[in-house]
Amino acid sequence: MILIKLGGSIITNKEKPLSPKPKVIDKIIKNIKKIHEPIIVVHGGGSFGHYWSVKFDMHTKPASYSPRGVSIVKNSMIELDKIILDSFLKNKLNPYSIPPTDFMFGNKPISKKIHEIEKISKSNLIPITFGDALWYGNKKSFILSGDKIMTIFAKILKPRLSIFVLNEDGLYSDLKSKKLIQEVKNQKLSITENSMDVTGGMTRKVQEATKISGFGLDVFFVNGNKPERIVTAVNGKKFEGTLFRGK
Ligand code: IP8
Repeated sequence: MILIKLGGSIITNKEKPLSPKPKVIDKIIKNIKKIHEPIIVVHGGGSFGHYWSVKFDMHTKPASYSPRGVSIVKNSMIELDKIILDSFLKNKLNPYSIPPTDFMFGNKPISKKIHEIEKISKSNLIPITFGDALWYGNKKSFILSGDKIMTIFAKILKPRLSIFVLNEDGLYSDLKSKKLIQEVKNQKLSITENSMDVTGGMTRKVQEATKISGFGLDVFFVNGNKPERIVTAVNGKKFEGTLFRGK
């Protein structure tokens, strides 16, 4: 099984509120179609979910955030999810939308549900889920990042490969020269960045990738503007991006 995260910055224009990138989404999905094994897709919030989370000052820490904010963030994620789903359908694939409320209880994953999602992926359907605003309990809510969902799924389902599709070639050792790190092996990386993401942008991705590779599983960061690289990596030919080796 292959786990794919479509990052918010590749599927939306983060500079402009509520602006999807339909052509990029379509091209990625056309390449996903070339993968002939079960896949599960997770997508981020980009200029939909993050735009509203920032406006309503909502974060990953459970707290009593504005109910209006919770509604609006959720609504915007459904709107973005619909764009992704339509693109899958247009490309004659069978997306199966699963909001995270389906497999989360507060901030705890429901492992039985997650195992069922794997069965769905093996039945000619493509489960699609996304980062979202979630009810925590006790009048509190929180933002669950799609990157966190990747770790939750990877831990339970042990995918053959977890792929983070980015708007960059991968992880750079130096932001100025954009020198690409091709492989990360048992390394602790410290990175700095400025980000408008309430869930922590690239820092969060590196954290989650490190956790997933810590389970002994390979993780690959790839540029979604060059989606043929996703297929090449899945076929095990070469990894044009950053590979976090699990073994
Ligand atoms: O973009 C967070 O998901 P991410 C989604 O994967 C929201 O971190 C609602 C901000």
